[in-house]
Amino acid sequence: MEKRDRIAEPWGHRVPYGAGQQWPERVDMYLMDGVEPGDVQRWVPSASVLSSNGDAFDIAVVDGRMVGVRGRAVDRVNRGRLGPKDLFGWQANASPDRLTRPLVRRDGELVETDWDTAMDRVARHSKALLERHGPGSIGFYTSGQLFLEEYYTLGVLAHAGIGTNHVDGNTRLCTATAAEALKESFGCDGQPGSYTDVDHADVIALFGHNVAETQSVLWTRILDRLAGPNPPAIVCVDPRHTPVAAHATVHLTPLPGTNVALMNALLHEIVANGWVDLDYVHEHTVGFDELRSRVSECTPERAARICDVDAEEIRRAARLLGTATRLLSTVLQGFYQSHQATAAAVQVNNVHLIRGMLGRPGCGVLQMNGQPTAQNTRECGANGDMAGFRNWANEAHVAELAERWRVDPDRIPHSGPPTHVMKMIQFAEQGDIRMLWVSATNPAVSLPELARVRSILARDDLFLVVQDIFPTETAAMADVVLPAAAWGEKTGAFTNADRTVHLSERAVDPPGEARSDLDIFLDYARRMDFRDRDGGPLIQWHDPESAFDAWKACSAGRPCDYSGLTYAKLRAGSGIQWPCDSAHPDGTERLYADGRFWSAPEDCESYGKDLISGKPVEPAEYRALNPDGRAILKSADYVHPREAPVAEHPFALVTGRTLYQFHTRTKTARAPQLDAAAPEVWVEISRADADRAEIGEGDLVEVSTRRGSVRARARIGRIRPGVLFLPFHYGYWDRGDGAHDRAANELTPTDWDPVSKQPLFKTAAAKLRRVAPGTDPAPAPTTTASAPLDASVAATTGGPAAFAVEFGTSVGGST
Ligand SMILES: Nc1nc2c(c(=O)[nH]1)N[C@H]1C(S)=C(S)[C@@H](COP(=O)(O)OP(=O)(O)OC[C@H]3O[C@@H](n4cnc5c(=O)[nH]c(N)nc54)[C@H](O)[C@@H]3O)O[C@H]1N2
Ligand SMILES: Nc1nc2c(c(=O)[nH]1)N[C@H]1C(S)=C(S)[C@@H](COP(=O)(O)OP(=O)(O)OC[C@H]3O[C@@H](n4cnc5c(=O)[nH]c(N)nc54)[C@H](O)[C@@H]3O)O[C@H]1N2
Ligand SMILES: [Mo]
Repeated sequence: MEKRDRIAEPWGHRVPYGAGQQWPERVDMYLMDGVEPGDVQRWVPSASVLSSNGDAFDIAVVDGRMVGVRGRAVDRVNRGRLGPKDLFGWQANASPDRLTRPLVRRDGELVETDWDTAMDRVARHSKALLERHGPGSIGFYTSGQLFLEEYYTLGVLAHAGIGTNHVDGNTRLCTATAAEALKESFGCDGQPGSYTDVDHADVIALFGHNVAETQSVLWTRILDRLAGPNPPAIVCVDPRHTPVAAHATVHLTPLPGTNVALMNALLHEIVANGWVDLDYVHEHTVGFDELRSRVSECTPERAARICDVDAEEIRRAARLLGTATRLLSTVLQGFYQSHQATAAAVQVNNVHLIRGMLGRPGCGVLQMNGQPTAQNTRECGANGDMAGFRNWANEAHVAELAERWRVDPDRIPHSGPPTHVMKMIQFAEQGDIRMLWVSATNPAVSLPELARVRSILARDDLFLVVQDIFPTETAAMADVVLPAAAWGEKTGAFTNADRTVHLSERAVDPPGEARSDLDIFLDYARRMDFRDRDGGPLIQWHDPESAFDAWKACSAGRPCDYSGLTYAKLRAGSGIQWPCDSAHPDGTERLYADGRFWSAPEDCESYGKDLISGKPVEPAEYRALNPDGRAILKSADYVHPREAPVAEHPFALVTGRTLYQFHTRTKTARAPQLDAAAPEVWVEISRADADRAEIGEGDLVEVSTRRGSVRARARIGRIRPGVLFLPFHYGYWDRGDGAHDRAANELTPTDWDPVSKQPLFKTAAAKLRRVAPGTDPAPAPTTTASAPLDASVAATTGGPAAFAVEFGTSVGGST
């Protein structure tokens, strides 16, 4: 047992292991000052809600209060390890400024009220709108951070109760491209790979994924492999010098927005060198000839010009990908939120398909999720898709759902694609959407082009309902605010990025009158009196477990089959990967091990889209292309971004994350250790660009795009020249000065990938100006991608307040 400052050492100590071995256990624990393990009265099982990794841990409870957390050694995901956000983030639950009573707007002010008054107002408004303007006047915008039971309930009430097609999640900003790339290549959403692929891979390639900071426990697994015998080679594709890049065998730093050009060159090399598994291609795929001809001209030299990277480096990366015997790839926001998002992400799938690298240990694609429960938003249809990965364009799938919900198929809107959130905002701007119910997301900070978003959310003719645990920038604009119970105060299941399902149990009571999101949705359904075709209640469940059972039935026979799972089974120790049914009672480690896909015309979730225009493929066209349900090799040409650096705006601005903060910081700013490690916004600038503009470390600078300006302290680091990076975490709730000069999204464009509709948070042209000299270094962590070049900057540490325990082996005792 040893104590470590886990702010200073985010990944903890190494437990080296070799290829093919099981990742050894290491149990991490943090207890509040003054609490000893012996004081803990209950350990309540849960998992992380501050990233998609699904780190399993138990919450320590003393006298009805949370006092700490301890990683669960038996769990397949983390084998006991926790990251800094897991160790310290839970403290936010007890923050004194939690929402504890419903609020309604009266005479322009939000005032406290009781639940009956607040919910009655929401229900009465909904009914009036339904009568006067129909279901299309109501929209729901939810999250990737609620529980499965909550999404399923919301999806059913919105689709079959209200009958609106305006249902989306913030997953649109997050993993819409993951879902779309999987649909394009495999016919259906569903992560092929598994985290255990890290244990076997000889090459691990990360495409636009700073895993070290964003799934820090998954990176710990990779670090332990790197420290062991026969370590994997690492390929990193990122314009910043991330901790991943620091360990990379090859680090490619393409100009933001040029991922497709780079991917096509990598594919070109793989094909040209004959590193293709032709048997696999012929047996299991369609589209190879087209792919081959499309990449035939895409030489490394051509990509080198577009991406501004060295052609030889591209060749080195291609050789690693092309000669790996067990290749694991991960993809995240550097692709999903960048120009040609889906087209680029699909090319990673193509690398695996043409190399036959799927369904075997070490051979996996992780089209990563970001949020803890984004997978469930998609499965349950709370992102607008049809529940159970059903195809809205397939009448038989809609009929199946209608049967399950005992409604007429016409009750479920399916005449066109679901409305994505950027369209919903536009409909609200036009006055067509008149009520928007926002749950567990903070669009006033997280959507692009905030000045516009603010003006729309503040419209008088928009009835805005906000369901949150804290007063947020968005809640401040609401007509009704509903106080929710947080994670740890309610029970529910959720699924991480490698399909592992965990149950998170209620450890403590919610504060004041706060209610679980499930109870709020159920209450609404009752007040709206939604009925099925027989006159019975549309929603027949009443608590988390009965909601889970309803979802199990809905998922049965589909790729995301939960029918073999029960709460009891999820309480037995480790999380379990779906599909889990009677044939696979212990879950399924990898999808497509048998080379069969959910892509037959009658099974697929989508017929796909054109990768450039986003135009949907017609069913007949799809049937002709892929009658036998193979994987689809879909290729795309590189096209120029709409907004690229030019004379007046010479920099490529990218936005993203730092290890210690989560999103709009409603939780991490309320956890002292995390807040202190990255307390204020900064901007990363290369040495060359800083010198040219005469900017020094810590100077106050202004970054501007055509949308707005942000002021931040300059961090001079190892980002590639020509690129600026802003963390997007810093909104304005804690400022109180009304200035809108801190959130990265003041700068981002109203623009999205035509295929997945994911906004382009990572493609904008910006200019930079020095405003004032600094007295201190920028408030950016030194342990991460924002590490300074100036060696005299004090290292980021947490001190005694951040000491956590690490046990080499499993701790005794039960949960
Ligand atoms: N600490 C922390 N962890 C988190 C979160 C958090 O807020 N904080 N959020 C969670 C969520 S919801 C998500 S979605 C994930 C996101 O996890 P990541 O995708 O890993 O995080 P980002 O910082 O958004 O972007 C990753 C990298 O993309 C690079 N990039 C930008 N533009 C391009 C480009 O055009 N091409 C390439 N190749 N790379 C580019 C950036 O330099 C950046 O380092 O993190 C999850 N985990
Ligand atoms: N510029 C830029 N913008 C981005 C990104 C980027 O990289 N750059 N990334 C995008 C991505 S990937 C994401 S995922 C989004 C994230 O953007 P948001 O979803 O807006 O971020 P959060 O701060 O996580 O908001 C979640 C809200 O839910 C509340 N909450 C937490 N738990 C509960 C609960 O149990 N019930 C209820 N009702 N509320 C709860 C929190 O207090 C918080 O207000 O941002 C996107 N925006
Ligand atoms: Mo995300």
